Amino acid sequence: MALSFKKALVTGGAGFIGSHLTEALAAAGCRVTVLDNLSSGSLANLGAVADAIDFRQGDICDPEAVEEAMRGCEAVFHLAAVVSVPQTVENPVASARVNDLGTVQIFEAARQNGVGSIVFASSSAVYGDDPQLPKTEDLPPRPLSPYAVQKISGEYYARVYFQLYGIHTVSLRFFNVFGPRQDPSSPYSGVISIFMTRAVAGRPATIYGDGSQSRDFVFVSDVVRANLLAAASPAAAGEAINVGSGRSIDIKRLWQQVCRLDARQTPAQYTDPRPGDIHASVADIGKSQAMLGFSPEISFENGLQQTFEWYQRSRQEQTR
Ligand code: NAD
Ligand code: UD2
Repeated sequence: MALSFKKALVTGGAGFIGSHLTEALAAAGCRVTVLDNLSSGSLANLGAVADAIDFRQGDICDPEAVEEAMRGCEAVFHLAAVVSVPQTVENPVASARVNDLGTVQIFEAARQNGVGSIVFASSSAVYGDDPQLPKTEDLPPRPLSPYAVQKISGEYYARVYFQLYGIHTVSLRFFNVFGPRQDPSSPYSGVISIFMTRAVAGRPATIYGDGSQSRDFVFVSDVVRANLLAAASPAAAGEAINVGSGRSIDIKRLWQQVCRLDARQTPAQYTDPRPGDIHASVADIGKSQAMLGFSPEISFENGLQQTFEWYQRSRQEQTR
C-alpha cells in the first residue's frame, strides 16, 4: 500500500499487533520509530526489522521519551496500553496512568510536533454487554471494566484533538485479533493463542461454559491494513470505527477447527463459565467499508492455518 507519510511512530510496536504494523510500515518504505517499554511486548517480535527501525525502550508516560520518539514523525499509531482487562480491574489507577494519561500525552506531543495523523487502538470492549448484534458504532458505550472506560476516554480525546486542533485522528475498535506472535501466557490471553499452544502440545483446551459463546475473530494482517487505511482516509477523521471480520464463530467449533489443523481430535475439557463473559460479539463492518474502504481479505480458515503453522514452528524451536 502506498503511504502518504515517510516517517511514523508506533507506540507499543514490540507487541503482537504493533510488531506486524511496524513490519508493514517498514516494508512500504516508511521510516519507523517504535516506543515500547517491553512490559508485555518483546524485542523478539521485531527480529525481522530490527536493523530497519529506530527502537526506543521507553514509557509513553515519560514526556521526554515521547518527545524524542515523536520528532520528525508525520503519523502516529498509538497501540501501547495495559491490555489485560483483569490487570485494569486489579489496579485501576496504575492502568489509568498509562491508558488515560499516557494516551493524552501522545496526543499532545503529536500536536506540539505538528503530526498530521494519529490512529488510536480502541476495542470492542467499549460495547460491554449491549445485547444488540451486530455491534454498530452508534451504540452508546457500556463499559464493564476500567480498560473499557480508558478506551472510550481515548476515543473522546481523539475526537477532541480533531475538533479542536484539526489533527486527523481515527479510533479503531478492534474485535478479537488473532495471528502469529500473540502471547498465550496468561489465562486471559486471546483464546486462539491458548488453543493453538494446547493443540501443538497435544493437550486439551479448556472451554468455559458450554462453548456456545461466539466471537468475531479478525486476522492481524487485516488489522494492520485497517490502520494504514485509517491514517489516509479523510472521511474517517474524528470517527470511531469497528475493525472486525463481520462473522462470528463459537468457541466449541473453534476448538474443532484447530484440532482439524492438528489432525488430532483431542477432546476439550469443559469448566464453569467465566464470570462476566459476554455471550456473543460480532462487528457491523459497514462503516469501515464506507469510510476506510476496508474489507477483511484473510478468511478465518486461512488465518487459522497461518497462525497454526507459526505456533507449530515456535514449539519446534523451543523443543529443539
Ligand atoms: P500487546 O500487549 O502485545 O502490545 C501492547 C504493547 O504496548 C506491548 O509491546 C507493551 O510492552 C507496550 N506497552 C504497554 N505499556 C506501555 C507503556 N507505558 N509505554 C510504552 N509501551 C507500553 O497487545 P496487542 O494485542 O498487540 O494490543 C495492541 C493494542 O490493541 C492495545 O492498545 C490493545 O488494547 C488493543 N486491542 C487489542 C485487541 C486484541 O485482540 N489483541 C483487541 C482490542 C484492542
Ligand atoms: C476480549 C479481549 C479483552 C476485552 C474483552 C471485552 C482479547 C484477547 N481479549 O475478551 O481484552 O477487550 O474482549 O469484551 O482480545 N475461552 C475459553 N477457553 C480459554 C480462553 C477463552 O473457553 O482457554 C473463551 C472465553 O470464555 C470467551 C472466548 O473464549 O468466551 C474468548 O475469550 P478471549 O479472552 O479470547 O476474548 P474476550 O472476547 O473474552
